[in-house]
Amino acid sequence: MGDKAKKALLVVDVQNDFCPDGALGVPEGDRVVPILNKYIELFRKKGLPVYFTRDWHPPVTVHFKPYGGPWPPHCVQGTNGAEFHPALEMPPEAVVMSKGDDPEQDSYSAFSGHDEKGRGLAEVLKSDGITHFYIGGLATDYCVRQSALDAFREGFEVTVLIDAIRGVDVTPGDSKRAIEEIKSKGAKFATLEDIDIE
Ligand code: VGL
Ligand code: ZN
Repeated sequence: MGDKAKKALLVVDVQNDFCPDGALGVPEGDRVVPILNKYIELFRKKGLPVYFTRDWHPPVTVHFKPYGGPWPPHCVQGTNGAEFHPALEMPPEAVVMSKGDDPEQDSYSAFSGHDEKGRGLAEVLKSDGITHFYIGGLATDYCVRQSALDAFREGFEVTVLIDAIRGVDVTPGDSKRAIEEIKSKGAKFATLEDIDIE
């Protein structure tokens, strides 16, 4: 790679509970799966790493409505709802980062995620030499938004895969506003048609 920016793909929270029949179904959430599979193939063919995050909550957390939080229970550790969508083609060497396991925090950002050894996402990306990541998954107005904002603070370049994200839109327009916001902070955008990872 030399002094070229080293790129990676970050797939966020493509889990059953965020898909239409799930506990916190994102409208059309499952539509990102076939598109993300194409991005995964593209990055793997170039020898570029692919990281996955998962929302990974304990049964009792301040994130859930019964305990004062904003959301119905979802992505509870060990349940089917917390599993990755069955059609998501995860490479055998996939690195999975879990987030939301602290019962006292919401933890929307992928940067609050950690691997099995407890290493945070920023640490893992930096130790892998990544300077620029491409992000797709769920949900535009929560994990994607917060991850992009944290990425800038951590000094990464971010390209949002605009054809591979969907939002919750608790308030109509939330996803659109999230995209405008991260654009104003420096996010780039790409689709399968125009992505350039040479
Ligand atoms: C998320 C809502 C609730 C996310 C997580 O990661 O986008 N959204 N929990
Ligand atoms: Zn959650």
